[in-house]
Amino acid sequence: MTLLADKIVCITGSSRGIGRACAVESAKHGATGLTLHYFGDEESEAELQSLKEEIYATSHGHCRVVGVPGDIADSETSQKIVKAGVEAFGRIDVLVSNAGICPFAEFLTMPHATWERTRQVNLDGSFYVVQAVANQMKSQVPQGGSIIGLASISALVGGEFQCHYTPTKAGILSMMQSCAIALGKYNIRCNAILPGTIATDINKEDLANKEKREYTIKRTVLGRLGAPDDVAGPVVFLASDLAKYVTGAQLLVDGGLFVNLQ
Ligand code: RM4
Repeated sequence: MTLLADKIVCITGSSRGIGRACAVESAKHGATGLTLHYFGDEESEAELQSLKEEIYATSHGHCRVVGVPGDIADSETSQKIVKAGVEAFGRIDVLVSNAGICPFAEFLTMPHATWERTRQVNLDGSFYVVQAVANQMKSQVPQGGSIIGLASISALVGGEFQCHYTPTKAGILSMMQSCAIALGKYNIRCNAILPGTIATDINKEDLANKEKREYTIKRTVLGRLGAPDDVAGPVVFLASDLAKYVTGAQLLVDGGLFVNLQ
C-alpha cells in the first residue's frame, strides 16, 4: 500500500481519534515523514509517544515523526508546525486540518466563552494552519500539495446542542471551497471530508445516552457508528495522486446517516 509513497504529511489534532487514525494510515501507505500537531497536555503527550511507537512499528522505521505541541487556536502554533515540519523534512505535501472540539451545550444558556472557544479552535485554528501550510506549499519545489479540511455532516445539518459547533463545520467546508479557487494556480488541492457520527472521545459522553446512540445507529444505513479508520481511508485517497484532479470537493463519510430521511 503506497498511495502516499515518500510524501510528507502534516496532521493537526493527531494524538487521538480521527487524527491518530490518519497518521497510522498515512504511515501504512508509505509516507516518509509525519509532522504531528497535538495539544500538549500530559494526556496528549503520552498519546503522542505511544503513536510514535505505533508508527515506527507499522512502517518498520520507514516513517519519521516530528511532534509539535500547542493550542491550534493560537496562530503561533501553525507557524511552529510549518517550521518544525520543514526543518525536519524540507517540505509539506499534505495537510490534514483535523483539530476540533464539540462541547455539547444548550443554546439559550450557553456561555459566550463556549462559543468563542469552539470557534477559535475549529474555525480560526483551521484558517491559521491552512494559510501557513499553503504558503509553504506555494514556495516549495516542486510546488503544490493537498489540503484536507475535516468538516462534518454537521456542515450540512443542525444539532440541538451544537448551535456553536455546526457553524464552524460549515465554515471549514466553505473555506475549502474558496481555498480551492485561491490555491489551484499553485497546484494546491483543497477538499473537505464530512464525517458522520464517528465514535471517539469527542462524543463519548453524548453517545453514552442509550436513546441518542440507538437513534443514530438506526438512522445510519450501514447500521453502525463510524470508527476513526473509516475516515482515514478517504483522507488518504484525497491526499494521494489518485485524487490529482479532485479539488473543491466534499466527501461525506457517514455510513449513509445524511441521506436516510425515509
Ligand atoms: C460530528 C457530528 C456527530 C457528533 C460529533 C461530535 O461532527 O455532529 O454527530 O457526534 O461531531
